[in-house]
Amino acid sequence: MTSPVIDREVSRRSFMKWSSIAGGSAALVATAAHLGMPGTMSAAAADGMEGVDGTFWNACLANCQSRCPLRLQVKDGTVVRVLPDNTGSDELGDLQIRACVRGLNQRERIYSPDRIKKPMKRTGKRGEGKWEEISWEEAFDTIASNMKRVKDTYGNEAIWYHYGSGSTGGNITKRGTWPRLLNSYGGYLGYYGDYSTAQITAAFPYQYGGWMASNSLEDAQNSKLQVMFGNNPLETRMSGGGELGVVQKIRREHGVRTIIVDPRYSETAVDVGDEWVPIRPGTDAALVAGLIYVMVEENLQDQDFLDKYCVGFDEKTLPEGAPKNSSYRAYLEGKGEDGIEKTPEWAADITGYPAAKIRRLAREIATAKPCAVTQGWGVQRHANGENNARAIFTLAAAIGQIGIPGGGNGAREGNFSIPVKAFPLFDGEAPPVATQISCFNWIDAIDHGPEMTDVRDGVRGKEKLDVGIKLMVVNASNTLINQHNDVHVTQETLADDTKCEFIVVIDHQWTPSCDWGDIVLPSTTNFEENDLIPGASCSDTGWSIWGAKAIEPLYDTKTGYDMCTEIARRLGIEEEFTQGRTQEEWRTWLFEETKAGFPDFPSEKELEEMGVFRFRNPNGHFIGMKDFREDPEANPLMTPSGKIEIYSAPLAEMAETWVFEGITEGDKLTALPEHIDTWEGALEARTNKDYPLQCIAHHYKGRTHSSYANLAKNLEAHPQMVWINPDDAEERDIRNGDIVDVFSSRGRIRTEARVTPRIAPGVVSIPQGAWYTPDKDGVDVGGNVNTVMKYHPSPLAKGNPGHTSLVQVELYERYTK
Ligand SMILES: Nc1nc2c(c(=O)[nH]1)N[C@H]1C(S)=C(S)[C@@H](COP(=O)(O)OP(=O)(O)OC[C@H]3O[C@@H](n4cnc5c(=O)[nH]c(N)nc54)[C@H](O)[C@@H]3O)O[C@H]1N2
Ligand SMILES: Nc1nc2c(c(=O)[nH]1)N[C@H]1C(S)=C(S)[C@@H](COP(=O)(O)OP(=O)(O)OC[C@H]3O[C@@H](n4cnc5c(=O)[nH]c(N)nc54)[C@H](O)[C@@H]3O)O[C@H]1N2
Ligand code: SF4
Ligand SMILES: [Mo]
Repeated sequence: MTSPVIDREVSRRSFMKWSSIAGGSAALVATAAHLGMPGTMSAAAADGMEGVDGTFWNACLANCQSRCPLRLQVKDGTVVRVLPDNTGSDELGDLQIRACVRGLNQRERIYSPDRIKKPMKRTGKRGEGKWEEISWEEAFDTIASNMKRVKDTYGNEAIWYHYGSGSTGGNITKRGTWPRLLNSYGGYLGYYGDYSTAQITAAFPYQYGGWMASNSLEDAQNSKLQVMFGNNPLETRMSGGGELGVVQKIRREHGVRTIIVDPRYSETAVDVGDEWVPIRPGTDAALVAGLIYVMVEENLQDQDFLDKYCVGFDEKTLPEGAPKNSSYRAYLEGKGEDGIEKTPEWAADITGYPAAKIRRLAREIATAKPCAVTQGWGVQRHANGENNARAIFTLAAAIGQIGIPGGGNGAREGNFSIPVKAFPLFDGEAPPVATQISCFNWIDAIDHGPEMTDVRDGVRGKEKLDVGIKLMVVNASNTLINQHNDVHVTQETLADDTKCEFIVVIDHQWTPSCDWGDIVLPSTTNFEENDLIPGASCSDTGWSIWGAKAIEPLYDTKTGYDMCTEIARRLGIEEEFTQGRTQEEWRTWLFEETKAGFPDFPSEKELEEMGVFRFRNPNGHFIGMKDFREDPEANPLMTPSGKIEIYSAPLAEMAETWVFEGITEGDKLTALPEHIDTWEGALEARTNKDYPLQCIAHHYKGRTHSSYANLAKNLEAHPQMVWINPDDAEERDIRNGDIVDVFSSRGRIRTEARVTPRIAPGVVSIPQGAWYTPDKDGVDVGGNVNTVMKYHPSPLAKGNPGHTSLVQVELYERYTK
């Protein structure tokens, strides 16, 4: 049998063609009768029980950081309608948690032709696309025997549980069952960081002593001004009860002036922005330096705050042993190593934003008080995004707005969440294996694991790895191929099955990552399982949701818990894994544990009835670093000095000791949050004749990463495209709607051009998450941005620079109606 993957070649504007392919699938035909739109029903039927056997609460668990409750109406064992939350109101704190288009399109996902229906085993070479159906018995036996073989031959550190975020919102249905299985079997090589926040996560400890959240977005009602760097809540937290709802309401009811710093005129800029500051990608640290330069020149900085709470803004607060002229002020004044004054003219040249505007912006940010400076995560998902993230913290310090109502500390907004007990990944204090690598450089660990060291590759818990990755479990993840930078490097490395010897992929949709598994297991969706959904937190309200099994597992699918129990039995560790509990008994246990720590939490029965449980932050609005601001002596930060370290001595030391072999520009660590001209950054774009455009990859409305990206209705509403500025388009004879090729030295994609002034000149954006779909010439007609991205871990976090790449764009075919 050949690959069970349907022909995914999605030609442009070909929704009709695509849907007819999908319509040919047996799975869809079988359920087509149930795919009618809710809009065609009477109002009563659409929201009532009329004609259905039951309505079940569950939720959309995709990793969009919202978590919307859904009500699934079921008839004859089939989901016939998906309805949004009907509890709550339109008041802050009680907002109705309305699902977005993706969540509401759940039926198309449950009954998608891409659903994996049987366990599959590859029969050809890895990645070749030849498969046969196997029994669950054979699948379990093969996985258990490979686990045993790899453990006996190479040890537990040769086993890898891959990063993934497909069911982030779940609890037992999250991704915990597989790590629990692997930990019960002696553990696995762990990872730190994630694909979302690797660089900012790595930056936090040096400046703030650990992860910090800024004030809640509700608290912005106390702000005179909010400045959002690369932060797009209206597109990336799209729930009606989520940050989208809060930001809109605060803007409308309190009129807080809002400035958006983003190379793209985002949905947030469209809806709530008063001013758009389009800068070149990867240049936020330069903009910040230019802004603070003006503040210092005009004495607008909050010097008292800098003196009392910070280290290294001035020479006098540098830690002992720091060289002369290593303060941030010296950096601004050109007394540091580079000898360059960070004037607005200097910043304008790097960022592309005019010096006069930088001056005006600096004065406004320094004088509008309180002022909430925040950043999303687009800023840091760059080559050396660590420094850009730290620079924005520094701006918040320079204006002294940290830890006060209406202020902000330059991180992403904080929120309140209910402390729901999580399904335990291991028993005891710590997992059995302590060694970790970054979540992103696993491909190096497959290729040359034993060469990886602490100071070169960021290995933690050991000076070097002893063994490479030999067995991978890829669960609820499409980062094996689709979501990982440079699809081709990954494929070449995986193709050699003497390196990583065994890969099992577990999903409910046959994704491009499944193509590279050895065994692929068909998972249930969360609508076919029971769970306690921890819920989400939005500003100052948290919520939890009842996760009901609305329908029986479709086809020959199984829950993660059942799969792991079967494998555990074969490995002789069933008791350790299950603790004698069924999935439902674990749920009861989760309720008991949660209630023990949080008595206000409802019982199982109560939550089943209410569907959604909301809880308001008892402390009012979340104010990031409030305690530290109030009393820095009593509540010091976890930095060496206990203060905000604008100059970091540990980073200064690491800059001397960490190794960057065979590096290109920009791979360096600096004690200060300096601007760095990185590989394929704004500076290189000026001189690179072959690839002169900076390509970023914003998170898109039509999907959550690659989740939902395969559904015809989502594709129709949100087709894949590349945003390109009219000036750049004209130079290339490209018009709106044309089909263009976007390519780098790594690969080529073909997609539709969206010619728009909503993107800065010299920049293009290809929304990330489209499914990698090579045609016979290897051109990715799905338009996956990771076909053109580079695999190049960032210097400190070893994280993914998912918004850094230089590309060229050329016309492929003129659009004609
Ligand atoms: N609809 C939808 N929602 C999602 C997701 C999704 O795929 N779809 N994914 C979810 C997940 S897991 C995550 S991690 C979050 C991601 O949340 P973010 O990381 O905040 O989202 P991004 O779209 O990557 O980036 C936010 C903005 O930063 C801009 N940007 C890019 N580079 C730069 C830069 O150098 N400087 C500045 N100032 N701005 C820059 C982008 O144009 C974009 O508008 O979103 C979550 N929500
Ligand atoms: N170039 C570039 N690349 C990026 C980014 C970028 O900004 N630029 N963003 C990065 C970010 S922030 C992230 S978080 C990653 C996200 O990348 P991933 O974590 O891979 O997320 P998804 O692409 O949504 O894939 C999740 C998979 O989980 C599956 N799934 C859902 N529910 C279940 C379940 O219950 N059980 C099982 N077994 N499977 C399930 C879905 O079908 C889907 O195939 O992508 C990263 N990639
Ligand atoms: S994708 Fe996010 S906003 Fe949309 S329904 Fe799901 S949880 Fe809600
Ligand atoms: Mo993410």
